[in-house]
Amino acid sequence: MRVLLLAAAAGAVLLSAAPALAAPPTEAQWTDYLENTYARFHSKGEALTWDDRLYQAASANADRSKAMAAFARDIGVPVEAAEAYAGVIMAVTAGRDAACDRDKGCQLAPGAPIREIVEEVALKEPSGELMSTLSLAFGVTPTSQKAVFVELAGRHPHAVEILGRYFGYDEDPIALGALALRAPTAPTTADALSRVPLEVAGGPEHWGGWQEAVLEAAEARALAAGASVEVQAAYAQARLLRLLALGLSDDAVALWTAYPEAVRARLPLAAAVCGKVDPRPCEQASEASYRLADDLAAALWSAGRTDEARAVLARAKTFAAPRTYAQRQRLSALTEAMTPTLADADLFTPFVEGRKADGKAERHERPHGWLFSLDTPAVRKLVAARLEKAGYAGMVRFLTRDGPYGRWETDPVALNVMDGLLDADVKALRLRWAGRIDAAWAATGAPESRTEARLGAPGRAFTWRETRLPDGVGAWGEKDAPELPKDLKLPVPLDAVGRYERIGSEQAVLFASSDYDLPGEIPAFGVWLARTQNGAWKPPVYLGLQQSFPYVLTPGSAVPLIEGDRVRIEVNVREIDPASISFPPVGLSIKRREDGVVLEASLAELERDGDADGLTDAAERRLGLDPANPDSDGDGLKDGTDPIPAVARKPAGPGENGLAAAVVKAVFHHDAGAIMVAPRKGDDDGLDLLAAAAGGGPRAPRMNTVFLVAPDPSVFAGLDLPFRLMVYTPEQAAALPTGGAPFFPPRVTEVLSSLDGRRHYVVWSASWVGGSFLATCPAKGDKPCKVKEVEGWIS
Ligand SMILES: [Ca+2]
Ligand SMILES: [Ca+2]
Ligand SMILES: [Ca+2]
Repeated sequence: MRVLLLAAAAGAVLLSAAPALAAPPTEAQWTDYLENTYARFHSKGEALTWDDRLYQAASANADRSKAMAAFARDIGVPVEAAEAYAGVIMAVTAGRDAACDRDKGCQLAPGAPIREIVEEVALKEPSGELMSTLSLAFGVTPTSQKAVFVELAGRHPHAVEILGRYFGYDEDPIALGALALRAPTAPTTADALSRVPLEVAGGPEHWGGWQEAVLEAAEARALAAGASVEVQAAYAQARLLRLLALGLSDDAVALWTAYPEAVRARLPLAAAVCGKVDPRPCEQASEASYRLADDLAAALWSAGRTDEARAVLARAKTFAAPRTYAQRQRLSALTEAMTPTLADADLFTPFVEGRKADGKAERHERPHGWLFSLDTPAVRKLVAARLEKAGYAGMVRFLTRDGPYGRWETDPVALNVMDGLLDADVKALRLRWAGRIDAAWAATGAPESRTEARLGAPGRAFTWRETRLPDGVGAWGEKDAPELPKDLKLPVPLDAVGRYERIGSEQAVLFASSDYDLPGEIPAFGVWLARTQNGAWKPPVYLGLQQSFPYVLTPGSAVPLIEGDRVRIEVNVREIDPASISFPPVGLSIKRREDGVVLEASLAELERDGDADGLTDAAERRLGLDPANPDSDGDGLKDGTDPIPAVARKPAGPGENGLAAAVVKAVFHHDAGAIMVAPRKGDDDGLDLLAAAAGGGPRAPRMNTVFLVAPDPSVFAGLDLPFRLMVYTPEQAAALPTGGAPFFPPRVTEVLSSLDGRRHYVVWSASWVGGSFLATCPAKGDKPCKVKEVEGWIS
């Protein structure tokens, strides 16, 4: 009772200090609160927060002042104080879903309106109940919000209790870390730290050294405070797991070595069988322990400490909890990497197909082998070494290409906010760890961070001079299409025509084609020119322009299209902001808008085929071929007629043709629409494949070019194709001049092959359609492979 009275007195003092905050809630505040409070969803058995108590009081008393009096009695404070506390709860409820500002880090950021009343009222509420209540409203997102709350709560005398309850709702490294720094020897905190999923994928708050610093500092404080060996072991497990997850195997091994024998003997922490009631913490603990067992064993093995590696795995074998399917897969791969028992040629089956070498299928959702369960960096590295020695280039690429973990650019605000939580010594530790992580990351050769690589360079395949219409000549209206002559015979479909013009007895047409420019969801068709000479149509030429990037053709013009050697194209500039392109498109914004622009070039330059190989210089630049070399890949076939002009033709290796044909079939026969517009029936040659591959848009005869990006283009070198296949490595594709227009050629992302080249697992993607398949190819000849689809997806 005395405590309550003291609390009440403190509340009264506080209120006199901030009288403006003590006004009774308005009717509007009550209404909003009653509609939106989480207390409406309170379930029986859960402890009552002040939010719940306020809601109960309001439900039992229709009269607002009676409700407030009941709330005040319930929490044991004077009505004035209760009104202030209710005001905070209501303000937080109302502001909970307010938009977060990138720079300010949401409602609790310094300067934000709610911040003031939290500081003035909630932080000064002596029992900490109000802050605990608020912790529910400021739960999980975004990280910056959470960090701000943790900082605020940390100022309260009952910080540990508040954060402890907060943590009870949100097992999060930030809240846990804050808790650990304040009460480092608490067994519950250490235990939680040893099992919570300490993610490393994501932004700087995951790999900026924050968690490493907090764990190191908390562990040191726990030791200084005489923590039990159990608590020490829990910290050790937490720290080792983090270092291993970050790919810092050497640091992990060094740390392991530094721990006393009594701690090491307890690691990994024993995994028990989980009960049926609330099994999640137990399952987390089991996952953490098996993860530590496997990755630490791999790290120790790689460091030459094979006995210790075996001992760690032997300890994990005594655990009562059974391994999950994925955990068994990982252990099988690790065991094979440590002590090979399979012949090199037999590794494809268990690693890729997901069957044991004896042919018995394992129970699984997809025919995926061990390779796809390797989610820990040290195991990945050790397994990659085994596979490399055996000659599996595709699998090694799969395991090593992207670095030891995901690394995404995200809002650095969270990191900055969290820095504010750290004492100077912990902040120094964070910087040291951040540097260590960055250096280790750089050493892997993985990209700085992963963003979806945009293919195509902003440069143009042909240089146009931008001029203005002559003075006094009006711009042509975009919709002002002149009527076409009735008996018109064009070499292109009418719906592709952008502009048609008679020049004396000759004719010329500008038309759109998807042949060199996959338009995707944006109408970025390539623009082509066809014209007659002495009345006969010449082969169309590629102009190196993409519709809307940034030029839009006008359907006519007061300026003649062709005059002597000059080509003049009137256009309107409608520059789409590439940042506004999304899938599906929801609205494009225009950066620059201008009418009456004229593009000018020399006709001879445009039609120039400097090396006389049948492709103009502009076309060759667009396709990444050599305009000064009639046979870019040096295989004896001229660029204009070579079906695969960028890959030297050579006799196929075993199974290669079958694989290449299977890829072409899977990717280009996929008629699900995808990024390409609806495929059209081939009209003259009957090749649906080509129509689909070329985007299905308007196309000219004998002009079918198909794009593909693949890790190893040489696989396609032996194919005979009735069309032109441009197959590039991702780096080559990124360098192609697209004028900045979207360019999303289908991509083969994985080719995992058996050593005899007869079995393959292929994953491909055409931006929003894709799939994977297993191909089994004949040993000899060019017979097709047997293809079994594993997955097909369309988003
Ligand atoms: Ca040429
Ligand atoms: Ca050439
Ligand atoms: Ca060639």
